[in-house]
Amino acid sequence: MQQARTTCPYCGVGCGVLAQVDDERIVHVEGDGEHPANYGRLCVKGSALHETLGDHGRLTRPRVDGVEVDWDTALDSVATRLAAIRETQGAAAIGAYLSGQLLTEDYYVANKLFKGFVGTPHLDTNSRLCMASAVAAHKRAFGADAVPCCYEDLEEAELVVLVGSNLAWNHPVLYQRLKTAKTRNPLLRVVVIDPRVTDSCEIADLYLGLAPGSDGRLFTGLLARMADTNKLDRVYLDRHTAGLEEALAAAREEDTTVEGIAADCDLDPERLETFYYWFTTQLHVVTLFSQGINQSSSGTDKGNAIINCHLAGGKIGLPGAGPFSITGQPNAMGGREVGGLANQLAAHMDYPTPGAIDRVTRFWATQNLVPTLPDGPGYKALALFEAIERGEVQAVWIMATNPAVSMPDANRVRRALARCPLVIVSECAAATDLLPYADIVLPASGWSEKDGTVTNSERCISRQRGLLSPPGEARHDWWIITEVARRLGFGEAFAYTHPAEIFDEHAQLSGFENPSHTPGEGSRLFDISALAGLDRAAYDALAPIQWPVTADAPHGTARLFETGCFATPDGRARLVPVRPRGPAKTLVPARPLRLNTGRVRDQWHTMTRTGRAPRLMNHRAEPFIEVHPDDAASHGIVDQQLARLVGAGGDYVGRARLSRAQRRGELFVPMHWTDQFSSRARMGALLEGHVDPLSGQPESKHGAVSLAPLACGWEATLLVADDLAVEPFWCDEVDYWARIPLARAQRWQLAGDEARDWLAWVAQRLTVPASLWCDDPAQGRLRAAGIEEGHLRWWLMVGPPAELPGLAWLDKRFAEAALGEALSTGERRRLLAGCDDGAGDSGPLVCSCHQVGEGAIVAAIRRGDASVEALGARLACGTQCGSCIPELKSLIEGSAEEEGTHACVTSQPQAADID
Ligand SMILES: Nc1nc2c(c(=O)[nH]1)N[C@H]1C(S)=C(S)[C@@H](COP(=O)(O)OP(=O)(O)OC[C@H]3O[C@@H](n4cnc5c(=O)[nH]c(N)nc54)[C@H](O)[C@@H]3O)O[C@H]1N2
Ligand SMILES: Nc1nc2c(c(=O)[nH]1)N[C@H]1C(S)=C(S)[C@@H](COP(=O)(O)OP(=O)(O)OC[C@H]3O[C@@H](n4cnc5c(=O)[nH]c(N)nc54)[C@H](O)[C@@H]3O)O[C@H]1N2
Ligand code: SF4
Ligand SMILES: [Mo]
Repeated sequence: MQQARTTCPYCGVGCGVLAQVDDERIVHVEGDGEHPANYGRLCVKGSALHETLGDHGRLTRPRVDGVEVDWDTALDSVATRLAAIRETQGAAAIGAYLSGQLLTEDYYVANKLFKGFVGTPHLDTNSRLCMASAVAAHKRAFGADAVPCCYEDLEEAELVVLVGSNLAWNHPVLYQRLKTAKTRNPLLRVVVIDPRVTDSCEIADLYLGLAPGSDGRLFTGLLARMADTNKLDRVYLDRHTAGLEEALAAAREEDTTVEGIAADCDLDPERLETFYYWFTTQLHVVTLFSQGINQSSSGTDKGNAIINCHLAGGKIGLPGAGPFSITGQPNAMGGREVGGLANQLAAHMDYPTPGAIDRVTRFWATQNLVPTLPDGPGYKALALFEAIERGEVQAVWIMATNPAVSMPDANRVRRALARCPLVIVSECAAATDLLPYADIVLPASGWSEKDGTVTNSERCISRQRGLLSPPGEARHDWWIITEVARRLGFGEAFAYTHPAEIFDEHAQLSGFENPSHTPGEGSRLFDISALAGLDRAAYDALAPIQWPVTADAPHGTARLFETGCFATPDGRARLVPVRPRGPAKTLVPARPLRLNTGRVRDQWHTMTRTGRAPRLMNHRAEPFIEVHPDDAASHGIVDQQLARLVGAGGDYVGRARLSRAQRRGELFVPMHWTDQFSSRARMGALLEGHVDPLSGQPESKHGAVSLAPLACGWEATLLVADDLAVEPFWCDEVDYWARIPLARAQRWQLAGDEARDWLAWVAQRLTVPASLWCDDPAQGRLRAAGIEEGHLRWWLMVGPPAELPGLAWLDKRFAEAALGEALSTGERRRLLAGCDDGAGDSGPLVCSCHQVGEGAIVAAIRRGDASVEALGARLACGTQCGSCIPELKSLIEGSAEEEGTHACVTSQPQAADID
């Protein structure tokens, strides 16, 4: 058994992970106590990393036109086809679409190949959907895309404002750090600004449930307020900034009374006043912002409206103070460093940066090769797919992202890909919604297999380490790109044999003709030149370090702009005039509800990894629609009923979750479900492609949809042993399905209208006839099981909606069957009763770490365990990563009022062969 250090591949917190490796398997992971991001903590996704590994479900062989081939053939095909298109249509007919989940080294070579040597400007990344507005706001304000803060600032602040961020679910370890800091410093206040009451509100001293998209107004109002109450830091403004007057004038174009602003934001004026008072009177304020700000058609302006307030109060460049754009993906920041956005060139140089094209050309040139850099920016993500649709871009190479799901107007993206002559996809998972559109499929190595670096939200560069061999013929992304570059004739510029060499070149470029290290004198802030020249051993041992890392700051830099000198030509930060705008998509009678989309605690994006760990599936097992009870009632929808949303480009079916956390007139759906997991639950299909004019980032938070119940006469739950579930024929024969992987079986939730002879239907499709059943046709209920040689093979329950039990106990029966254990008579009875006598069936999962369900928690609360501590002592829930504590608290509060909803189905067997 070996222990190795690496970095978590999920969110931008960038936690250090200690992995126990035993004979080509990671058997256990825990937080790295020495990593400065997490000091030993991990969230539930991080601590389940080893459960998502294994060769099953992985891509293992390259494919060309649907045929498995060897690597030489696949790489030759990529090179020949790209060369042909470049030859006939020009370099600009080629595009690339990358991802913040690539390692810096992969990203660097891809950017160098496409922009430098293929010569196309059209290389963009999924960070366009994520960080582009924050990047643009940083550049306008600071002259560089640089995050001023570090994580310790959250702990040292007196006021932390979480705006458009559900930190508790999406950056859980940072949230835990903030929560601990709040316990240590009772004066530390937290404000949450979000139209939804989220789990992050657990630690909020003040919650502002504003109207969607009204943040710009809230922060321009704050700027005016700072001026009106004499809370501007005049000394700081005079010495270190420019643009105050213009920014203030713009802010004053609208009503600047608290009442006026509160009305526009749909807030209680007193609460708004409290927030303004706290912000204006505290120096040590951190405003942490995320997708509720960025994913907006005015996201850049909103970012600047926030930054303006920090500059105006001198609340920046100090411990515990600053605007803090938190990054989403593990390497969203690294991608920006190498120049992965279409408007960037390389190493924090953009096309308009004076001398940049010439400088990068000289740096990338070799003895016999001169790069052919484009002379201006390329298409941003949405424009790229539009160009593909028009036939202008004829080839696209997509790596480590799934635009068929995650782009707005995703059905249109699919249509564009379907008509694109050459689609190349580098991917780890064998089944995704994108792969059917690929002409060439390249199997990539994944986390735990690949070596390289990532940069987290606080500019900290950490090593991901290759601990296992990739399955089958999967190869590292940098290797694949390099091999294609060689075949295109650029070998001399891509002579890498290891990621360490790529990192070295990247570090050199960051310092190339960047001599002064003095922001304000035309130099680039992103400079890691002191990390150039690391040999293989030093690269392998590289400890986490925050950029800039230079001769002057060899141990890295925790906080930026401490001297008040910024990366603009005159060294002054800019306050930017902001005129607030609401969401681009107006609500119309046909689509009267505002659609908000985002994340759930235990899933990561399109679920290609987290969807493999059964314990991560249980927290939210099916696609859902969160809706205010009043809206549900007016649409004739009850809790847990299936409902349908229709947007401009498609529809979505999910289970209604009635919640007062939701504002009236607004809905929330998760972004995670794909065609691999449900019939119609891709939120990307509902949204139109409105973008921010400056950053090109789409408005993924503010769609417009209609809501209606899904008409269905029956609902069914079908559990099928893994080896029987190979071909899910039933998907084409029902109106709704959702697949929920369990440990040893697949659970299917099905719904439809058409009556059927269930026993015949299942027997025919699964080849194992029903051995047990009980039937109540009058009630439309049925329970049945297929048993072979005493082993459970499938289990079916048909019933009216909203009678669905938790099914962990049944999964155990499949596991036992896989071990050859026969069913006892008692177990056969329970199969028909549809429940485990309450003992093992604890309902939907709340604590993923210790696998504790809602039913068990509610039962314990009723027995008197009415505090988080008491529940922890009895059931262990909430004692590991702590992410479920807000849910535990709401169950404690809720159980006082409500009776439990997860009692087992009680009707008795009517006809059954129990023994
Ligand atoms: N569990 C989990 N964690 C993740 C990820 C994941 O897939 N799963 N993905 C990672 C990635 S890539 C990213 S980018 C981050 C994203 O992290 P977050 O930005 O925290 O995630 P979201 O859930 O997309 O959106 C955050 C909040 O914005 C709110 N919001 C919507 N509209 C508005 C508005 O007009 N104003 C304000 N103030 N708020 C609004 C939503 O209600 C939501 O609660 O998460 C990262 N972490
Ligand atoms: N409506 C709406 N849409 C959104 C959002 C939202 O909040 N609402 N959020 C947006 C945001 S912030 C983001 S970041 C995106 C995320 O959306 P995507 O990037 O499309 O989602 P992922 O599932 O992370 O896609 C990554 C893919 O790469 C594969 N992969 C993983 N590791 C590797 C690797 O090392 N190499 C290769 N070649 N492949 C790999 C995975 O299996 C997976 O298929 O979605 C965006 N879309
Ligand atoms: S907080 Fe983010 S980086 Fe840390 S373990 Fe969780 S998902 Fe991984
Ligand atoms: Mo993201």
